[in-house]
Amino acid sequence: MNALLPPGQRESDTFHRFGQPRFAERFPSEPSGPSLTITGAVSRERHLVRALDGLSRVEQISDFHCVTTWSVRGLRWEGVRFAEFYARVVVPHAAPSPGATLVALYGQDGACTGMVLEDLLADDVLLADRLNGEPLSIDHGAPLRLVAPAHYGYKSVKHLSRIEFREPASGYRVSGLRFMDHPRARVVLEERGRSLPGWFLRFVYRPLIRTTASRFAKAAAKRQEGIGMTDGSAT
Ligand SMILES: Nc1nc2c(c(=O)[nH]1)N[C@H]1C(S)=C(S)[C@@H](COP(=O)(O)O)O[C@H]1N2
Ligand SMILES: [Mo]
Repeated sequence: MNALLPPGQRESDTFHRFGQPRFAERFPSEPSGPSLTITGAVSRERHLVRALDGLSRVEQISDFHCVTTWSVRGLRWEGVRFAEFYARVVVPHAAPSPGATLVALYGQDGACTGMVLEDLLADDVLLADRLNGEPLSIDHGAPLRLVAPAHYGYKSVKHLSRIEFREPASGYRVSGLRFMDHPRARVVLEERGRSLPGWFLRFVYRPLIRTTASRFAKAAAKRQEGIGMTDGSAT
């Protein structure tokens, strides 16, 4: 863990359920099956039902940095390194084309972004299914999420359902406005968004934290209530 936070970040005691406002009321349709689909520039598309089965598991403590400037320290994630999944599952079973160095990531709630393959293969990037000693909650991305601590939170796609390999020239779809998604979003370089400087976006985003966190928390509480009323059968 770093003693200092990256530029422009402030420590938060709460790990907010968070994202672009339109995802606040969306939840995964399959919250308990860690299944993944591999598509795009591959020789064989694959649908894996228990995507992490048989792979070496790791535990990692890392800080988490949202682009809107809040950071939480010391989260203990468990799962499988993306690099392990890539080498042991993607390459042998889906055979991506050598030029497919861009990866689009899709969540069950409709969120999507992309990462450079090289960034995904870093040692600290995980496909995580547990957090702080417990199975990942719906709030934090069940059944499976990406965790890429060196990149802003929006790259750590929750409820991950599809991984699509692409040629870099083809680009990728983003959930929100394009300027809000930096292709790499490295926290140390303050790559908060495209075109606008990172330090400037600090001041644009900071005022939105409170209302966004509260909208996400309210939606989660309402979902809980709904489950209570229908005896667990609600989605
Ligand atoms: N599927 C999905 N993934 C997502 C989001 C989202 O709304 N939906 N929000 C992103 C943003 S902006 C952040 S900061 C983190 C928040 O993770 P948390 O809700 O577990 O705290 O998830 C990221 N991944
Ligand atoms: Mo975020």
